[in-house]
Amino acid sequence: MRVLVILPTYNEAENVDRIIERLLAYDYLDILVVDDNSTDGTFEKVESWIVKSGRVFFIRRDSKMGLGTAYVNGFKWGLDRGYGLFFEIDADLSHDPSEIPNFIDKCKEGYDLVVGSRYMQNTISVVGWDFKRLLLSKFGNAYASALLGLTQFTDLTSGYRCYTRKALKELNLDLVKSNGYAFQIEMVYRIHKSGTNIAEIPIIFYERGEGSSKMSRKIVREAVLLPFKLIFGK
Ligand SMILES: Nc1nc2c(ncn2[C@@H]2O[C@H](COP(=O)(O)OP(=O)(O)O)[C@@H](O)[C@H]2O)c(=O)[nH]1
Ligand SMILES: [Mg+2]
Repeated sequence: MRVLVILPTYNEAENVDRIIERLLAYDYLDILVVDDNSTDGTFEKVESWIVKSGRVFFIRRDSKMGLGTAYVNGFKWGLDRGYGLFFEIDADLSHDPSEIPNFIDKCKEGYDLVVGSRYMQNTISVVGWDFKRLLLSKFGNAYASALLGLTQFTDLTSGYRCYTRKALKELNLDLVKSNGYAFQIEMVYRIHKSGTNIAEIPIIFYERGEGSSKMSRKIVREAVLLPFKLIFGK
């Protein structure tokens, strides 16, 4: 089965070489970088991988348009080209590529969305967050899962995931409108509603060492409003 890793980038020049190199160590996958016209030379670094590997592809957008639309564009690109598995992985080295085979094994057990969770079995597998950041993530998860009836899941906002072609095909990707953490929640909600089997596997999340987070008040606000939009069908 052909595997596509979608790597969204916005100003990740300090991380992009390392993540691409580590991903290419898996000879069965291709990489699609979705770059939003980074201003720090990210794309120039990606270009050299495109030339030398033959397994790195790209979508370049004019301006920062958000993580959600970056993934939706990437999913459509990969569906058109016949890929069977689609990974979401952050470009800032927060997600350890050595977990990739565990996701694929879980898909082979019959799950069509596998989410890497930081919070399984009442543990917290996060390295490098302060208490405030952790509280925001835990509270956000508890809030969204309670309102949306998804309390069987421990980590709705995780951005380390694997979707099968079937899971994405059964969705209307054009309906997915949210962009930050809300995007991750919305995808679980819609996929669960479409009757697809979802599993979580434990991962460790490492806060980025280089570059800066793109999280903003706007992204948090969007996630707070999302459950109501989904419930009332707006
Ligand atoms: N293409 C694109 N990538 C983005 C955008 N916002 C964030 N990213 C990427 O998404 C990943 C996660 O973003 P990050 O800022 O680390 O979020 P955090 O881990 O929640 O702090 C990183 O690879 C970012 O470069 C965006 O608007 N467009
Ligand atoms: Mg990050």
